[in-house]
Amino acid sequence: MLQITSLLRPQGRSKVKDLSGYLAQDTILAPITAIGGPVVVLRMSGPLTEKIFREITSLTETLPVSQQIFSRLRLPSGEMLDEAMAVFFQGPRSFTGEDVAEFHLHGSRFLLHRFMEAMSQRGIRPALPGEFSFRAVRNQKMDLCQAQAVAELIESQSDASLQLALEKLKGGESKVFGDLGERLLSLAVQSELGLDFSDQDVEALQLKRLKEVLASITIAIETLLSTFERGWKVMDGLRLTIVGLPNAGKSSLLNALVGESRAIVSAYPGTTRDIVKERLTLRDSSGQTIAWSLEDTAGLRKAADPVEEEGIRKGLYAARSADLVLFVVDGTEGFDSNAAQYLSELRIPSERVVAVFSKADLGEASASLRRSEKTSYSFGVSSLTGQGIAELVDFLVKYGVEQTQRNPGETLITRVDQKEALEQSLQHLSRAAHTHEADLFAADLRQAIQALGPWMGRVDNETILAKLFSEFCIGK
Ligand SMILES: Nc1nc2c(ncn2[C@@H]2O[C@H](COP(=O)(O)OP(=O)(O)OP(=O)(O)O)[C@@H](O)[C@H]2O)c(=O)[nH]1
Ligand SMILES: [Mg+2]
Repeated sequence: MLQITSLLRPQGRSKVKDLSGYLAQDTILAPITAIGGPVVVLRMSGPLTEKIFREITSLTETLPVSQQIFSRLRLPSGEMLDEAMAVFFQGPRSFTGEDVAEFHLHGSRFLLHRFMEAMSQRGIRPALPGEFSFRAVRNQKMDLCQAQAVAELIESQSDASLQLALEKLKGGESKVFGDLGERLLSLAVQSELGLDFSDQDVEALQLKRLKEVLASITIAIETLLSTFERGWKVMDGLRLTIVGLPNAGKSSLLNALVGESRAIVSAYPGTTRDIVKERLTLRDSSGQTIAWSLEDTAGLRKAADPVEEEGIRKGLYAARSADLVLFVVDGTEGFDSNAAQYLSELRIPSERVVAVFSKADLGEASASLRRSEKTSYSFGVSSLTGQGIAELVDFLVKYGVEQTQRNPGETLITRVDQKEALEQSLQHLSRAAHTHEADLFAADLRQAIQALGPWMGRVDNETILAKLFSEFCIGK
């Protein structure tokens, strides 16, 4: 007996260890919308799809292709399951390139389970994470860059990430990788043509010329690799860590920025112990948006116990690696020597630290109290009344936009898998640049091409492709 949980796996990320399922050519099924709403859409893809679609909809005559029909859906046992919309797409004119069906069932978890269970008895298995997209790429309905762009489009949190994903979907990134692939391939062919040198001098001369071309391709790959930091920030958001002395108003500030009570606030110093994280999209007064990942931390002081000590240690560590630090100072007390001491111990460059003087509703801090030599920017805010928060948000959006600036049409790589592949290919190219033998040079080039192969439109190595898709969500 199949358990509900095994059929309706959560739609979040889940890493699949055994990739053999991706290599099968069977029929697969999964919800492609979130479970819990009034309607849930299930997608089926593979060789059994047409037969099952006819059975479920009781259609015996011509099948309407790519057209929604309203039908009584019956299980193979004849039992009526639902009245719902259904659509059949005939391969290759479908998302995966195979025969595909979609069923818009009423969103009952039990109904969904009954359907999946009945299909499983007919030999149709639940799809693996990213398996529909994997099949679309395997059948060359889209390339890997575009499939990954769809995933990023869904995860977009700001206008910048949306635009970047849309450009990738249109083929911008595919072209960048495709051009690199062509240049590498043409160099590999040239080096292989000359492998059979009888004259050592000619070989050396030829290698020297090929290495000049290699150097220019290496620069192009390094340039693309250098976009990762910005690309990651665009997609994942910049990291903002809030630090300061106990009771300074850090958690209140996080809550004011998020717009809801996320972190516990109290008059007792030492309230926050562990890091409280929250992702949000900030919009400035001109309408620009930027994604930030916020972290509220434990107040800095000589810890009362090991748990608090660990919390403070984690907070300091987070601050040192953050894109920006908000150093919150209680505006009624000012920036005293204790705060100055902690700030200098952080050893963060001043251009990455913003002093935030809190509790502005209790009276404007005097100039001497606001003194903060170690920070480049300072704001006075009240989390209670909202005073100064809009100005701080405007600043955070401007700062984020500057950090993620992109030339029109410029491709930024956003994924760790792409970054690792580019680094690997650079390693092979560096070996090629140091070799004195033409055959080794050609072999290194081949390896460099292989590392980037999946993004250059090569679908011959299905195991490597499956690995990339196994980190997608179920239903994609
Ligand atoms: N009047 C006023 N009180 C504030 C403001 N912000 C925070 N407080 C008060 O200051 C106290 C401490 O606030 P928290 O936000 O918990 O301070 P914290 O820096 O997170 O404190 P720890 O987690 O203990 O380090 C609470 O009593 C808050 O109500 C503000 O803008 N105005
Ligand atoms: Mg707190």
